[in-house]
Amino acid sequence: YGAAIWRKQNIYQLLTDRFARNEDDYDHPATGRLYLGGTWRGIISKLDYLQSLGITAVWISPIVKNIEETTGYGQAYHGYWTEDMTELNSHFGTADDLRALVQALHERNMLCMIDIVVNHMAHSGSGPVNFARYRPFHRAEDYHEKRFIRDYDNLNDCLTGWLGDNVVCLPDIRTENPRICSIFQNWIAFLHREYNFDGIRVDTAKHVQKTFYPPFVHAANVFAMAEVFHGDPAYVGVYQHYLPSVLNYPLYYQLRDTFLDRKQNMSVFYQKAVLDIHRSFYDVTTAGNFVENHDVPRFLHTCRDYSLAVNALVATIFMDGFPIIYQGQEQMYNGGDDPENRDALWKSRYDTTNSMFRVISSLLKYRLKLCDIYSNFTTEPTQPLLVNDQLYAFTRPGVYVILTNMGSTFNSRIQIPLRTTCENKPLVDAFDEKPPAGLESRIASSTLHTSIQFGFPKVLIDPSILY
Ligand code: ABC
Repeated sequence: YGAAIWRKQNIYQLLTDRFARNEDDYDHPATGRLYLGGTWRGIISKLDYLQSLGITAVWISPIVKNIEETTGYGQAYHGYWTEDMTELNSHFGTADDLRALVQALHERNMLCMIDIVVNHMAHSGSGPVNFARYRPFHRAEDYHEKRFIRDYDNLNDCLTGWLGDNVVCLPDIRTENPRICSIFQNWIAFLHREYNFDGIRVDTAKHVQKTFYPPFVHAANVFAMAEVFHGDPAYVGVYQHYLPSVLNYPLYYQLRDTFLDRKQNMSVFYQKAVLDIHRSFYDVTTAGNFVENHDVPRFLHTCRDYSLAVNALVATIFMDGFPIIYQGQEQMYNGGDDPENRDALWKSRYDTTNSMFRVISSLLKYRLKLCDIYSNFTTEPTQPLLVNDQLYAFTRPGVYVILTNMGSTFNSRIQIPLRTTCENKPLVDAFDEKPPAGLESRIASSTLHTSIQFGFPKVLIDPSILY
């Protein structure tokens, strides 16, 4: 299903309503729980912006028609409150607009991933649900009995219970029913034929039985990445037996514990974020790595130390798997819980000069070069070079990476023995082409000589890739 191609991508996650409007109006309202006017055409108009960030694939929010009511939690601007799977969400544009978006991406050699929801529909309020309004599942018996999930660690509760609450509840489709499975398979095959996207992100994957997925992904005939919202690598990893990729929630939690809350040192990080995940994932090279998304508070919401945020970012870009940047991360947005973490991008004026934008752009472009030059870059697991309480250093073809959670007061010279015969080679610092005199990084006498300055990570590139 295109895993070999997806492994090489730098993905950008966006909410269509919040990314770009048809016409630029940077002062248009940018926050809250109502539709704000972003469209598929708007995305097309900002592809230069995404490419200058080093992005090669775009994951857009769900595309089908949602409930129109203004609920106690606002409107369905995020797209996860399905009403009719057989129609598109007209707030975002027409079928031709969506086709034009996919085509515009393909013309730039970029990929499109769409978010899909198979677990539920949506209903506003605590009153009786009018199932007849839903398409294609319009009968009450197509849904589990109304009962909210109480225990997210209880699998049966997750599979048959309803998400949401009495403000907005999400009627839970009987995805275990073979007739319903087959309607879903026809639906996704049709969507793919109509819109020609390259991948799907499968919402609420842990709320649908695992055996639903193999025939569904087969029918979709594209790459599929599952959202299994759970911190335990064993819980999440098993899904890779049913679909090719998972969002790397286990890594996400380790990044927060290590670089945000600093509850654990780098040795523990190595144990939990590298060894445990390697042990539990069927294929860690297809994990989707992220440190922010639309469901969790942004990293900078509570992190005041920029060096720690950059360490977490580097981990998502260079550890095993592929990176996902969430819209606004490159603009240093710092919102908390939903909806504060979903502010529209136009309020940033799509600035390409701020430091985070430049850091992400530089790292993603180096990653692309490395993927181009080393055919095994995305398939071989990273190799640890040094692990201690302060540092985790690892290598992949053409690059050496050092992470630390010591924070911005930490400075240290570092020497790491290497298993290489290379005698003398200067290395390129991905952040700073010309480090202060005496602090240049190099390999000499089979040893990597470098330094950590102000707690920033090191990303050292083999200079041969630049020619
Ligand atoms: C609305 C309001 C919110 C309000 C909420 C109750 O209702 O906007 O302000 O707080 C969509 C919208 C949301 C909307 C919801 C519900 O629908 O985007 O704005 O919230 O109406 C996906 C999507 C998500 C989407 C939906 C629904 C599903 O990414 O955007 O939400 O289509 C669960 C699901 C997960 C889902 C997530 C929102 O809820 O499993 O698929 N995401 C625990 C549980 C998880 C649970 C998570 C968050 O909490 O195990 O199952 O996710 O509630 C770790 C553990 C984890 C644990 C965490 C907290 O701690 O390992 O297991 O996760 O240590």
